[in-house]
Amino acid sequence: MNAIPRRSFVALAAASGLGLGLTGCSTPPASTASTGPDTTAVQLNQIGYLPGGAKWAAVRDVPANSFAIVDAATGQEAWSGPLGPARHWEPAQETLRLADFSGLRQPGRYRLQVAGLPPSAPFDIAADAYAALNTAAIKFFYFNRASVALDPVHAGVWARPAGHPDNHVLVHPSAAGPGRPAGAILSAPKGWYDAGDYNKYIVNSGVTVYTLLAAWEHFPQHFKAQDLNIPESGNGLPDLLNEVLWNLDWMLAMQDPADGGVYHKLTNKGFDGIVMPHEARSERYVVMKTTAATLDFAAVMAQASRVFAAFEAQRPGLSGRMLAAAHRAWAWAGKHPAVYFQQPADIHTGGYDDNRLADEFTWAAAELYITTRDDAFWRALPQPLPKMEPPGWASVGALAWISLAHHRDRLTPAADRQLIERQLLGSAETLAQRWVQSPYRLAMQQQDFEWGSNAVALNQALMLVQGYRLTGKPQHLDAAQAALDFVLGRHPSGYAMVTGFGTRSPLHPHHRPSGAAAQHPPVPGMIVGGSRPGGNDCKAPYPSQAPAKAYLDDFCSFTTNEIAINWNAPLVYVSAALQALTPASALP
Ligand code: 9MR
Repeated sequence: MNAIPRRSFVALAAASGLGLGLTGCSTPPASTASTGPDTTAVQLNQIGYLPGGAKWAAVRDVPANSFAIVDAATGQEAWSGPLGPARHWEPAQETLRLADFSGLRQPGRYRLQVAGLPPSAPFDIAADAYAALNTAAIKFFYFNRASVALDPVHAGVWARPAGHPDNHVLVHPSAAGPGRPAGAILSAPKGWYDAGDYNKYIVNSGVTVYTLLAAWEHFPQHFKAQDLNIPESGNGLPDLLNEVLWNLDWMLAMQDPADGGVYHKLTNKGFDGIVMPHEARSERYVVMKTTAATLDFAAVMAQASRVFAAFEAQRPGLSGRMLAAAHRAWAWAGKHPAVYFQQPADIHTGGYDDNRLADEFTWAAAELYITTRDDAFWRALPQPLPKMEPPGWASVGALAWISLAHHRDRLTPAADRQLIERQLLGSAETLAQRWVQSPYRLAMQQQDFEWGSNAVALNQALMLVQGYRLTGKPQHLDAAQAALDFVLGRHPSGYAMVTGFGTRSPLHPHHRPSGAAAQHPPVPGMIVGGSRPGGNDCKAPYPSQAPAKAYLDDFCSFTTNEIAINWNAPLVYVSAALQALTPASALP
C-alpha cells in the first residue's frame, strides 16, 4: 500500500502485537493500557515540522534553564535554547514551560532533551513533513466507503467485503411524500460511513465535502499529482476529487425528485453491533427531509458544480446536474424555512439536529451566488448576519465567507468585498491573539474541549489559514501550525491523535471495522475526537478530568475516541495548507 508511510508501519507493527481478539460481538474490545515511552514529559509534534515553519514544544516544569535538540541517531546537539517561564494552563490543569526552536531549519530526525526529563519522541524536520499524513487522511475516506468491497491491492490488510449496498432503502414514515409513500423503496448507494457507525448523514456530509473541496479549490497544485492508490487512480481526475465523488454520488440520491427536499439521513433504526460492514443486516431507511440538510446539500452542490465544471470531459453533465439539484434544494428550503430534525421514536442513531439555520441560509446563498453570479443570491444573505465562529457541522456560516473571499475577484459588483474580508479577519485575529496569550501557545480555550475537540482545534486552524491567505501575517500561520502540532502530539495527553502516525497514537478507536477486525492495527489515517471531560461511556476511569487530558484510548470511549468524516476533513485541509503555504525557509 503506497499510501501508508514507512514510519507508520513501525507503529502499526507494534500495535498488531496486541491481539485484542474481538470479532462480531457487541462487547467492545477490552482496554489495553499503552505502555511505552513517556510522551507527556516533552510534548511535541511527533510527526514533525516543516523547515520554515514554527516549532514549539511544551515541557513539564523542571528546574532546568535550557533545552537541546539532538540528532536522533548520533545524539549530537543541533540546537539549544532557553526554556520559557513556568506557566499554568488551566485546560490541562498543568504547569508547563515552552521551548521554541523555530530557528532550527536543517532537515533531519531529532529528539528534544531537557535535564531531568526523559527525551522526547523522535520527530522529523522535513520539506514534506505532512505529505504522507495528508495522503493517509484522505485515504481514510476510501476505507470508510459504503456499498463496496475494499480489495487487497488498495486496502492491504484492511481489505473487506462490501457492506450496506443501500439499493433497497425504505422510506420511513417521517419521510413520506406524494411520490414516495412510507415503505416505498429507493436506491441511494455509495457515500462514506459517517464515523464509527455505519449510517450516512447529510448534514455532516455537507461540512465534510465542503472542507475537502475547499482544500482542492485553494491548493490544487498540492493535490493534482497525489496518488491515493484507490480504484479510480489514473482516470484523469485528481484522486481527492475521485474520493469526494464517492460521497457526492450518494448525496445526489438523497434528494426527493418530487420536490427537491433532501432527506436528513440514511440509517438503521439502531446502531449496528461491532461487526464488519458485510455482517450488518439491519433494514435501512431514509428519514425526514429537513431544512438544514436541504441547505447544506444546496451549498455543497453549488460548490461541487463549479469544481466539476473543469472536468466536463471526465464526467459529462455532472456539473450541470449538481447546479440544478442545488437550485431545487434552495427553492425547497425557501418554502420550508424551519423544518427542524426531530428524531422519530423508532430511530435511535445520530441526530445532527440544529435549530439555528441563519448560518445554513448564509452558506447556501453564498455558494449559489459564487457559482451563478446571480445577485439575487447575494441579496438573500440573512440580515443580521449570523455570528462568525470556526466551522463545525452545526455552524457553517464561516464557510460562506471562506468561499466568498477565495473567489472575491470573480464576484459581481453587488458583493461587499470589505465586508467579506472583515468577517474572516476578525475571526482569524481573535484566534491569533488567543494563541499569543496562551500559556500553551494554542488558541484552544477551556470551553473548546467539547465532543470532537481535535477537530475544533483544526477548524480554528482553518480559520487562521484564511487570515494568513488574506494578510500574509506570519502569526496566523504559526497559530495554525500550533493547532496541527496539538493534534499530532503537542497535547497534554501525550498522544498523536491520528491512527498509525507518531510514537504514541490511538490503537483502539471507536470505529466498527477496526474494532471488529482487531487482529489488525486500526485503519490508518483517522483522527479521533479527542479530549472532552465528563464522559462516562467506559467502565475504566478516564486518566484525568482536566478538559485537555480527558481522553481514553479505548473502544468504549465513543465520546473521546470515535473517528468521524467531519474531523478528518479539516486534518486534510490544514495539513495540505501548511505544506503548501509555509515558506521554504522563512521566519524572522
Ligand atoms: O460530532 C457530534 C457531536 O457534535 C455531538 O455532540 C454528538 C452527540 O449528538 O454526536 C456527534 O456525532 C456523532 C453522530 O451523531 C453519529 N455518528 C458518530 C458521530 C461522532 O461521534
